[in-house]
Amino acid sequence: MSNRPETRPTLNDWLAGQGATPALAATLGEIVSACIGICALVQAAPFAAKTGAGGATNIQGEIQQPLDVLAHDLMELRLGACPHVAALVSEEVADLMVTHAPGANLAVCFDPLDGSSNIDTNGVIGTIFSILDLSFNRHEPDSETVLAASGRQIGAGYVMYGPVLMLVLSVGRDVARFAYDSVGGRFELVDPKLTIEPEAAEFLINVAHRRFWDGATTRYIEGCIGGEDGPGEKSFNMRWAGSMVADVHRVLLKGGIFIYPALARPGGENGKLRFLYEVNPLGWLVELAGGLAMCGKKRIGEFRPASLHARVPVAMGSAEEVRKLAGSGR
Ligand code: P6P
Repeated sequence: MSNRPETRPTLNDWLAGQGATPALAATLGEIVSACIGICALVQAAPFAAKTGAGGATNIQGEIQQPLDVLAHDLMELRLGACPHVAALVSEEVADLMVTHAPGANLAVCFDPLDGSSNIDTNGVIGTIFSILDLSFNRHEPDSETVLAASGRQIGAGYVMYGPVLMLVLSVGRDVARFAYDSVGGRFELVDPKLTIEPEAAEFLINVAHRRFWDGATTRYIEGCIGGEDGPGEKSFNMRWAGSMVADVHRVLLKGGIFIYPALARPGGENGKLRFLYEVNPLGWLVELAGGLAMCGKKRIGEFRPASLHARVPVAMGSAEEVRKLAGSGR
């Protein structure tokens, strides 16, 4: 028996097998390089002067952590110099960033550090990215160009800064999972095709907001909590990490339903999560893995955001559970 560790495919091996164009593969390479740098910053943070909130607020009105800014800077540095990227949308920047790269046809929308409220407690955080095809556009891209391209997603994924540095992505076919081999200094394939069980017995929602939920969400969750004798007819488990990357990753691997509904409180009418760089990329992965992703009453592929940082109510995960939630509205 050979004691040679099996050689696992690298990201570039996998991209070639998935038919990714050189431009898409190169752009993903820049994103992954930036994320390896972000991981180093996250791990160095406890030794830095301050890891807590920096006091400033971003355009979302959320407290900006120093790591949020540094993570954004790394992504902008790598992608702003990539010859294939024409425009960037970042959670941390109000306006579209145009690179003026001649002949570039891609836009990258990203949340540089999702779940950053978990930084101080060493919780799982991550970088989410979405790559849009702008080749239909013949002029310098503006916000309207990117909004019109939100349905032309050709690549998406996330990097999790957790016990394992993990990359999950798709370029439109399989949803694959890579783990970072620190000895080899590269991501290696550990799961070539993630699929979501159609049925599940786990819901992921922030129950502290219950008093703000609509009727359909309330009826559905009450059904889940009712157990075998309740309308859900099975015993459910609940999880809520406060980090969309961690929660949706769990749904991709174990099934379940992730819900961030509209909340009946000022500013909550469209929920909290942003379409272009949270819901669109993660919902696309969920559907490519055989699940279902809804934005209000629309499937994710039919939804068109009205602005770069538009928020949208979302339910995504095991198809049977998402359909049951949608049916609870009757
Ligand atoms: P709440 C993190 O701030 C985030 O944008 C998502 O990663 C996460 O799912 C959600 O907000 C958590 O929101 O209201 O439970 O704190």
